[in-house]
Amino acid sequence: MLKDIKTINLDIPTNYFCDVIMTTQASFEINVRIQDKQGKVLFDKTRQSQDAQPIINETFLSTSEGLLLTVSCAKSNNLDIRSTDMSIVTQVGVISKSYILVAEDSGDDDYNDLWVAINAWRHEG
Ligand SMILES: [Ca+2]
Repeated sequence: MLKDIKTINLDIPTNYFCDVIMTTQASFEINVRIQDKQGKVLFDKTRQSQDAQPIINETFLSTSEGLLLTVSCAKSNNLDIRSTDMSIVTQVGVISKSYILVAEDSGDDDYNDLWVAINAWRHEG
């Protein structure tokens, strides 16, 4: 069976409040997992729907620096992920860090098969 897995390192500090918004418009099942450096799973959702609603929204606290995001699609052999990130930095460092990912799991290049937004911020001064 085909299985394509992609990983992205998330540069999020420890003990930041993290909000993950995820949806799919895909015929394949897509899994998104976020783990800390010790391998503790902080987010783990599988979705398979062509309807963008209902959207998954979950929160957690980052329990280490350098979280690892893994996207896997068991039935795709060509998972094409595009991503960007954004930071708000002040004199005391990174206050807010965001990532947006889209994925194409086959060949029609609509890039709406997966949409994920991760927003993390320093919730304690
Ligand atoms: Ca597609």
